[in-house]
Amino acid sequence: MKDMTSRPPIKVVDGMPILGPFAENWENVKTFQARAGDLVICTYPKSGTTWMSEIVDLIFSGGDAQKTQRDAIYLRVPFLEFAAPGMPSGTEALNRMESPRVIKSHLPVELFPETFWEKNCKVIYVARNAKDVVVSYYHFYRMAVVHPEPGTWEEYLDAFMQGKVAFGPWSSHVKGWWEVRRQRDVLYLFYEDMLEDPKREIQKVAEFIGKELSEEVLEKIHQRTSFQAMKDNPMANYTTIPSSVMDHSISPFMRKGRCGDWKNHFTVAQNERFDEYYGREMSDTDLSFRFQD
Ligand code: A3P
Ligand code: EST
Repeated sequence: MKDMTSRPPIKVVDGMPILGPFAENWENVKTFQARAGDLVICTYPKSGTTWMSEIVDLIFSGGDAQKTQRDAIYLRVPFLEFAAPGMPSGTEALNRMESPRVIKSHLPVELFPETFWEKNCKVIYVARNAKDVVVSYYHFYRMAVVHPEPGTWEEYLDAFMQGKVAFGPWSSHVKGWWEVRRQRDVLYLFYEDMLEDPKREIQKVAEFIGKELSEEVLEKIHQRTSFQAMKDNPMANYTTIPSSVMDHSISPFMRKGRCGDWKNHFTVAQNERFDEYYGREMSDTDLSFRFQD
């Protein structure tokens, strides 16, 4: 099992680089049938997916933490594209799941299955600044053997700027979803805003999905979804995955949970190169990010 899942090469499906084992289930993702009422949490990797998943599950549970402790986050909010040998795929788990379903996806908007729009499903998109994303992604590659070896930080940064990492380029992902947000039922949020004022952002999510939260429930959700609370929660922090698959001693899944950690990784030269890449990629959009708090 370990040999089958350890450091498999990235594959390309419909022009998008994807984790090797995920490519095997791609047909089932493309033909997936959404149901009315499905809610999708969509992100580029390392942008706050787990955080938003926990928030949404708590909103659906009325802030009752006992309900959200029923299972690990990846079972409560199945990952559409997920596939691994010997485990139920994301599509299988979702087909078996009762409604209302909350679904996680990392798909760029152009590959997002049409079925979700046909069924008028809502999407919450969370975006995070590219410098913190690439740092977080580098450490995730190091700790989770479903990824290829990341190489050195310098090499990984290059691969990221070339879009040669799982789920492809960051820039077209965030811009693509930004462009459709007004035509579709998409709530577009930022990780940095969630850090700045978590209660305000939780409230936006609740309004978007049509749930009213009392001040008491809002406060409970806020506390349960703080970085420290989630880091200490085995049902949110991925420590229930075997360490041969995700090794938290290399880098914990709940790593820093801050804005601006990139400054501890980028050299001055790397930052200059990244700013050039960023300027090129982001000159054609009004989408803007905060890189420090
Ligand atoms: P860092 O590696 O920068 O710490 P995803 O869930 O999309 O994979 O994103 C993981 C990133 O979100 C990690 O970033 C993780 O620490 C951070 N994160 C998870 N829960 C969080 C929370 N409650 N508050 C702040 N950051 C959180
Ligand atoms: C892949 C990308 C991502 O952004 C988050 C996660 C979390 C769940 C991970 C999965 C992934 C990669 C494959 C696994 C899975 C948990 C078990 C599985 O082997 C590591």
